[in-house]
Amino acid sequence: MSEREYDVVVVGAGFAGMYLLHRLRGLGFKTRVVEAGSDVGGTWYWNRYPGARVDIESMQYSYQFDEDLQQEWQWSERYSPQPELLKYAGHVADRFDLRRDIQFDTRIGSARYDEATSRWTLEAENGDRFVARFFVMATGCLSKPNWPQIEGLGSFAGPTYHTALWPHEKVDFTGQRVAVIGTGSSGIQSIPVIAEQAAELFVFQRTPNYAIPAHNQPLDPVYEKKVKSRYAEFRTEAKQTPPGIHGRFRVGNAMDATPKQRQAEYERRWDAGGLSFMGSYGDLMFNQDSNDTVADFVRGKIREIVKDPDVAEKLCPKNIIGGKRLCIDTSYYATYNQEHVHLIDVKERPIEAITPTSVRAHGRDYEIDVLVIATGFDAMTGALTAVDIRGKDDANLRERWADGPSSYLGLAMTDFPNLFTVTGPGSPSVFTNMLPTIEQHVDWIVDCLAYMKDRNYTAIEAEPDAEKAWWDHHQEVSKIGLKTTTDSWYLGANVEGKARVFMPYYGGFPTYCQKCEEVAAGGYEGFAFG
Ligand code: N01
Repeated sequence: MSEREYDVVVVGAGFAGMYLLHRLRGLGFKTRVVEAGSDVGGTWYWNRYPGARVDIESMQYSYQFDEDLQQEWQWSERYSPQPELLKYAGHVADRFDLRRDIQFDTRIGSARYDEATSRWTLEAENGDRFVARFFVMATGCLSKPNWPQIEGLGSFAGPTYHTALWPHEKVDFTGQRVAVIGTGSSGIQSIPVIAEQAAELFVFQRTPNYAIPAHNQPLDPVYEKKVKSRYAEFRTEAKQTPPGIHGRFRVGNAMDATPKQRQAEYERRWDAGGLSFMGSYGDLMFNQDSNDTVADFVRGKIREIVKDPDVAEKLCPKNIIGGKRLCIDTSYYATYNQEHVHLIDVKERPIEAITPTSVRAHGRDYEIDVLVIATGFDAMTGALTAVDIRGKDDANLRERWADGPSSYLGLAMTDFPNLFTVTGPGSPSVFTNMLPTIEQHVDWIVDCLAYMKDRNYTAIEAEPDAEKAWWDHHQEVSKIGLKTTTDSWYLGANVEGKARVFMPYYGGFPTYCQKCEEVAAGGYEGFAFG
């Protein structure tokens, strides 16, 4: 047990916490990063399941704050696999000598603000205490695992693995009977790889998902050279697109094209692979008829790939495409053509129970040796409310957000002075390329702290009117288009009992950045300093 005092304490040593530490150090802030895991990497430290890889192209899913770093680092594949991303995080930690200011294996349980001293005291589960003027939650949007509420889940006698808490040692499925529960991105990435080893694979699907081929391949050295020859411009161009991703986004309407033109465009995008598939036309997420055309196209592909028509039908999503996060796959649908892979639809009749030896569904016991839980995360707010955060007058963040979160720009909350969140609810976060978004947030926070330092301010707090205005705007924007018509983790709909409030900002990265810049240029408009 120890108690130490810092200028800034950062919770989380993923990409956000690492960059925060680097920047804060540069400005002379005495900083401590506290991390629950045993090393850096965040998402890529925990999500080690087979097949895990990023769905943004490697040349874009990387830091850009240091030109030498981005020039020297070489990715091996179009979409980096998890081990390479973890290696990259480790490389950055070594290169900037970050680990000496990170305390690993320490999970923060509570944080209390003392108005008299304008300081936070954070207490870890092991009893260690950290006192600091400023406190930043850099805990990620998808980091608190969501466990399904299924009777008997804890009674299974064999190994149970959650995709978001995967063991560090290799898991060998050879000759095993395996059940996977959940068919989101984690399930869709891991199922084909598990199927390669398993003797029998039972996939329990509640809602089918749309998956677009990744067409992953070794990184083309010509492309790499081209990007690196103008990396800064390439990054600037990316930031001007709504998701902050360099890609081919069209502005035309799908319904203005002929069926033949649409088919050709969707085929071209399908062959190219990746998330830019939904950039085929500008109105796909705003017009139901347009969305139907692209959803029908993907359903057609599923029927083409999957040989058994009944299985194909079960795999065809009925909801709009893009309502949930689009999945990027490698051989996902084709996996169901293998005789030892079985799809069990548990939409109408949910899984009844887990027993010591089986998953029970539709009155039958599916006997298994290994259980894989791929049921995702308590997204956006889960990692924030997991810590008992008490602000001014003992304001309790968990209670404050019981009916849904609210924030000013996804960066700060009224009554929680000197607390910042990186990619919090109300910021574009998961609708963008997370790494540049993290860098934008970190730069904004650090610039703000430098501004305060110059003026000897000791406290900053979001003003209630500014928070309300931003949150109202954010909610208004989320209603434009089709996104909110689907139950998704964006809305908190995947966690039983969680308030349904749309959390990521849907107004686009450029609009958001402009607002942040205006706020800063206006002397941090909407914030009160003490
Ligand atoms: O989680 P999910 P995920 N019985 O919430 C099902 C990012 N990510 O870990 O849809 C049966 O998407 C649930 O069913 P339903 C990415 O942003 C990125 O897969 O609620 N099933 C759903 O099918 C992604 O969106 C990558 O009806 C149950 C699944 O579990 C986000 O993380 C890779 C159930 C959960 O899907 C989350 O993805 C991985 C139950 N009781 C993740 N409860 C990349 O590619 C839940 N489900 C970079």
